[in-house]
Amino acid sequence: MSSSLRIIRQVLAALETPRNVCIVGHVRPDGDCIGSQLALAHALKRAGKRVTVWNADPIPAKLAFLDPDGLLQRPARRRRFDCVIATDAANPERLGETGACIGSRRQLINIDHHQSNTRYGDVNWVEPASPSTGELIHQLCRRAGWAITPLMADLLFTAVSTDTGSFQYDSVRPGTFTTAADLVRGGVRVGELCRRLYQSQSRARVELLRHVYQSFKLSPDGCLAWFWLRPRDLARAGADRSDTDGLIDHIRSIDTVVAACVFEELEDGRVRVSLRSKSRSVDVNRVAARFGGGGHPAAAGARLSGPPASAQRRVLSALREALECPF
Ligand SMILES: [Mn+2]
Repeated sequence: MSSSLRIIRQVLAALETPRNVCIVGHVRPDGDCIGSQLALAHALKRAGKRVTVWNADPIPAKLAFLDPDGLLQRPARRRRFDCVIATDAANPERLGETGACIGSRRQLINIDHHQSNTRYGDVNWVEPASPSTGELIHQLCRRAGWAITPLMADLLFTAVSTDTGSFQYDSVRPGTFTTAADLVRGGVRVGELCRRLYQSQSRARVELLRHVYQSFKLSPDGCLAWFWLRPRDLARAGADRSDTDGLIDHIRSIDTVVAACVFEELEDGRVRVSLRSKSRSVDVNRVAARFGGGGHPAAAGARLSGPPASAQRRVLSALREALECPF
């Protein structure tokens, strides 16, 4: 029996008895997190469970159409659940305040694809070879014999598509297309869904892009690119944090760039850094780990304390070191 089949059976066995289930995901949820949390919620509701879906942050406005019933809620107070399932969250800290609200639960199931996952669950299905958590949820549904409704298909396609940069990353494997094919068969209208996901930017986000293009920096050799997002940059653009996802792609796409980096000044004085690599030999997950963060080899992040200038210096020099290892 393959190891992933074994773990899927464990997850399904763990889900047999619980009545009252809570599905949680990481702060500042992205398409993979939202798609995985909500698709699993629909599946479990249809399987007769009482399901709560919690995230510390609200659903990004442009993904709100994926939650017509408003299932996803901010955690209100500590509650008791028979079972908690965390999706797409590498460690308990990534759950933000939701982590503290989970209270006592008999069982914690951890379903994720981050290399850096700390295996904090009672049952851990961690598959770094999977390009998205959505692909794992799709496998779970198929293995369980749960029907995939058109809304679930949209949710899972969103997860798979957004976490692979629309099927462009090295992480894409044959099964990613098999999954996508099954979801299209299940009702996804690819053109319409992708228009909503990729062709529906708010004005504020495009104003932020103006800031990115005006202010980004490039190292003299062109290998490193970065920019800063400060609270005043967001305010000037009329944007909020949910408008910042994917801005980094615009500097990563420069032909000479090998690694790209965004520094965000947070309200608490810390600096959030997001890292992207275009080379298989530059592992930004390892760079992020040096600062207590993590993610994937090609996309990772961390939060640093200390003055912004020093955070920038430390991160850029770590990136520089990572780039100097032989290609
Ligand atoms: Mn993911």
